[in-house]
Amino acid sequence: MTIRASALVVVPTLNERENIRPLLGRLRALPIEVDVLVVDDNSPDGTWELVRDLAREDTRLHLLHRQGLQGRGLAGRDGFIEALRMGAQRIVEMDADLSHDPVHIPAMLNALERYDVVLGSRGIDGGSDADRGIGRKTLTIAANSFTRVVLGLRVRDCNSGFRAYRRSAMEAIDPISLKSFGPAIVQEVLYRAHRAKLDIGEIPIRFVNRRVGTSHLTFGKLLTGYLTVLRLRIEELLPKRNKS
Ligand SMILES: Nc1nc2c(ncn2[C@@H]2O[C@H](COP(=O)(O)OP(=O)(O)OP(=O)(O)O)[C@@H](O)[C@H]2O)c(=O)[nH]1
Ligand SMILES: [Mg+2]
Repeated sequence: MTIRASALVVVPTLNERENIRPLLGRLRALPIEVDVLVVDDNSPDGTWELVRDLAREDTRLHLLHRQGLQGRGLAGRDGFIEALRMGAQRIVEMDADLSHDPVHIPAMLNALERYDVVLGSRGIDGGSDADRGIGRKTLTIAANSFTRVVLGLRVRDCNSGFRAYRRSAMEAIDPISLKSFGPAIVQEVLYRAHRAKLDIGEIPIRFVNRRVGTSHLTFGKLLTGYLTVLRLRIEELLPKRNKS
């Protein structure tokens, strides 16, 4: 797989058959050209088959069809590795469920002129998460505050899965060595960027609740997210083991 445009959008999917076509439509309606890499975990609803068929007509659409273990983290890791292998100079990651609107991508890519990593942010002026119920909003705020405090991050939206990276930033993050199996990869990647002293900026986005399909977030994954944040911090504080 090789890319034609100067930016590659990586989209992990698990059972997003009803969302992926409208998402691709919105990506194609952008004023800029982007390549798209869908990383599907052999979705039982046939998302990967739909993408495979659409890719026959769209040379800027690519499918990474993963077999074996599912996991948002592993899919993200493999998507980033593939993006580097494909030669992408700028990499965007976003969810497939239309919570992340591609309309924000041009501003995020522009901001990569100034920053190494750009977060699509609900937590700065102009950003919003207005569409969600109070329970889910509270969970997001709590998880975000926990991550900010434990990892010592200054950014306002640590849990956003809508981000843009310069190629050099992704190389510094070193996706091959990412460990998170599930959605905690979002915090792991941000912490790597922070530890690598990359410049991290934020662009406001309007986050919209998923309308179609089923959320993959479970209590277990939420708890794993908190434990991952703690582990990342503890690993940093422990003296490095001598390799010899
Ligand atoms: N390839 C792959 N993609 C996944 C997996 N789990 C989730 N995804 C995708 O990752 C993105 C985020 O997942 P969501 O279920 O929307 O999780 P969320 O956004 O944290 O939760 P909601 O806000 O409730 O939707 C979506 O595009 C999913 O299809 C997985 O195991 N493998
Ligand atoms: Mg979602």
